[in-house]
Amino acid sequence: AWKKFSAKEFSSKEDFEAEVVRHIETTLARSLFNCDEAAAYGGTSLAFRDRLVIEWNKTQQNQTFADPKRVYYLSLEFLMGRALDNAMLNVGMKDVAKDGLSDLGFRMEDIIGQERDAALGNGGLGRLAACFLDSLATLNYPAWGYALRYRYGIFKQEIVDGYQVEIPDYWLDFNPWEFPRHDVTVDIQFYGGVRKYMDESGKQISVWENGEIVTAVAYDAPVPGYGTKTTNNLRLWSSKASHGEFDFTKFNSGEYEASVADQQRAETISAVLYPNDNLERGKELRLKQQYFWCAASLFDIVRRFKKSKKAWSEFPNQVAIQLNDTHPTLAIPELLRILIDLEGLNWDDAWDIVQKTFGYTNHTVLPEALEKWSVPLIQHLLPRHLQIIYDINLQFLQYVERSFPKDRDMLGRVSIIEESQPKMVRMAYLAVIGSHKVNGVAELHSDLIKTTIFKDFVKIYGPDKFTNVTNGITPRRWLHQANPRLSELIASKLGGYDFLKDLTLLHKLENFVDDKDFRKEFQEIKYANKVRLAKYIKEAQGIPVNPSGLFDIQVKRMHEYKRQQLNIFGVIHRYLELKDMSPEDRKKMQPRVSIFGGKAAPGYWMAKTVIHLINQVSKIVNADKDIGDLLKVVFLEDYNVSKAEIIVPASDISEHISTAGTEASGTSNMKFVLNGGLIIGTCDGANIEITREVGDDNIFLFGNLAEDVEDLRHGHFYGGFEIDPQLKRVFETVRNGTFGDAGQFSALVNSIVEHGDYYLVSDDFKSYIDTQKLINEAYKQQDEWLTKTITAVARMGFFSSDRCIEEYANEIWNCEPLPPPEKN
Ligand code: 26Q
Repeated sequence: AWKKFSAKEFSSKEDFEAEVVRHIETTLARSLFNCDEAAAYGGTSLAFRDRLVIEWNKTQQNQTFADPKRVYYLSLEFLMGRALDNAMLNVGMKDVAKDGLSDLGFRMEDIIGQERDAALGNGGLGRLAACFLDSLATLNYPAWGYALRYRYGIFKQEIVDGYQVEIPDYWLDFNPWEFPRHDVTVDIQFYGGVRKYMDESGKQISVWENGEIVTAVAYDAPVPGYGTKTTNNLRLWSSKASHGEFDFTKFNSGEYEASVADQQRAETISAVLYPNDNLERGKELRLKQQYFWCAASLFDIVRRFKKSKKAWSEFPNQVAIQLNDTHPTLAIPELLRILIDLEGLNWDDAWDIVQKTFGYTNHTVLPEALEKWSVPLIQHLLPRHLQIIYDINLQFLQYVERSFPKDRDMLGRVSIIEESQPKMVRMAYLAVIGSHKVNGVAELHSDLIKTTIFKDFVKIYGPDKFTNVTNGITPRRWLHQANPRLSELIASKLGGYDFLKDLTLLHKLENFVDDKDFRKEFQEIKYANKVRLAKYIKEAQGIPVNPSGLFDIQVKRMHEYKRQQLNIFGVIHRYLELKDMSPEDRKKMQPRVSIFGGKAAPGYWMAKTVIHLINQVSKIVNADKDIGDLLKVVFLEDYNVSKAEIIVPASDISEHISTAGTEASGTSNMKFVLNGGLIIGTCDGANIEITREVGDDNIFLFGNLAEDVEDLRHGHFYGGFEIDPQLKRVFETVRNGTFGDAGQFSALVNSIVEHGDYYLVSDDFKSYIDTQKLINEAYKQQDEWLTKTITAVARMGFFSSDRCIEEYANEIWNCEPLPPPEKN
């Protein structure tokens, strides 16, 4: 028998160094004489990777052997960020590595900083998927993530002359964290036609044929859990030309260019992540991506199920598939196609299996984000799936008709097919109909979907099909990794790091709110984190900021509903107020640093205009000698996960100020509070539950409520609509060119003044700036402020993604953890 390879334990720094050197010299084939930071990063990663891989193999072996019900999380986005730091914290021995690297002449931060983010996502939805993978592994759930291996992740953002410029993110040239599985491939069909015939027994058979084939190749990445040996798998599909029967015909007949063009067309499918966040745009390539990924993943899932030789009726007892938004909805007709066309099941049995297998998470109520695909496009690309969708719809509408014989309008309202020109397939309806549970991501949001977009479906299926699972975040990355000193301080008070696995233990911190030493250190850590961010701002943006000012941060994707425009108008208002004051009065004011960051979708002109305005205001205000440290405005370039790890621990106040009812949950709100920052926010998304947990003394809420939004909007058009007077003054300054060419910003101002102020910026303005004043005053009472922040941290236990995953497991997936065997 083969002796089992065991990854070398580097219990000493010498062992670790030897492993790093070995990898640099052999795996990377580099001479030690030119060992730079890139090489040290490579060697360190490979040394830790070896240890991860062993646990990974064992986990997979154990799961194969036990064959439990598995969870499959289908998400087109996983915003994983960096892997090395995470691997070190999960494997342990980061300290050993730190000493070893230091011997070799490197600083740990520099080596960690060498890694490019795995930025396979846009924002909240993609980062949520990454936090879920972390919790699933940590809690020992047998789970897989499935996505696409984009060659280009979310673009890198540069700011040139105040404008956003997009740079392609080619991230794969050296990625030690992925393993190509050239033997795990699936052929995926597109186009072609459907042939129907009757078999001997008189059964209708459908054959989808004569299509184009593209091959999916699996690339796997290990997902380690914290404090457990469980290491799950994230499987990413890459597209390439198929090497089937016909492959070299073009090449051999001399059509070299045509042959290469075919290949490039195939590779285009997984080439690039669509950079839209909360906006759907019906592009054929996006639909191709969706089908390619769903079909490859389902083939893989079904192949794994078939190995166990269980009856098909057992499928939902072995497989739970969670749809992260509607992007993977084609998995529903695809599983039906597999079961009916390929495996010969009848419709009713197949449908029963499908419904029991899928769960669907909704992340938005914004109408412009709800996916619809034109019937002719689906007909062309996926002819068999369109038939299946029509069959689903027919069965469903017959059921609705039987249940609501008197409501004739109902059928048109709930039909999967919208009777427009061209006809459209409503993906959210298909997802609701094909799943056994539908969940929103915070209480308000889950209530809203039941009364708005899915109202009729609540009547049809009853309220129990709809549920809430409030989002969460992983405390491993967002506390321990991003804020190691705070994590250590908490551990010293709670007697260890158990809170990283059970975040509710944080409540014990309330016993220390009056502990002088604890308070002092807590405050020092916040200050040190602000110093670190100030240093970064100086290096990256060239702006000197004083770390003792109030750090006010809004970092998230740029979107009108998230209202960065409200924030910057508030900043301008503050600037005007300061300018009006006498120098003596100014001295009494609380210095503030307003920090923005976030990407705009490349085609989202209004969001880009807001970025431009922020940068113009920054230029004028920061150079104003009257103002000095009283107000600094910073737009941080290229906000991403690894930058969030520096930014989040450094806030005093962060802004979560969406128009009430528009932000499904938000998750950075949780990250900021967990790191000892307070928030200013509207009664929206998870802000509401954060308020319930931390207490309303420890959060700054403002603005109109969701229930009033409709009437206010209506009033803008039909009642008299007066712009808030203080906002009017801000607009006058923008119009008179104080911040550069006024023409550039007229559309932004007019969206409020002329076009109905859809996002209620004017309605909420007074309440917003009054609340900011309150914050200035509260911040001056440093002792009380500190009490608020510590209390809030102590009450954030609910927002761990571990709690969230337990709720999914119990209420939706009906699955159990599979702890690793004690000895192996
Ligand atoms: C759809 C079709 C075509 C192209 C792109 C898209 C697309 C891509 C990304 C649509 C939506 C998204 C992303 C949505 C998103 O990030 N939603 C956020 O999800 C978070 C996690 O639940 C919530 O906290 C946020 O409130 C929500 O905005």
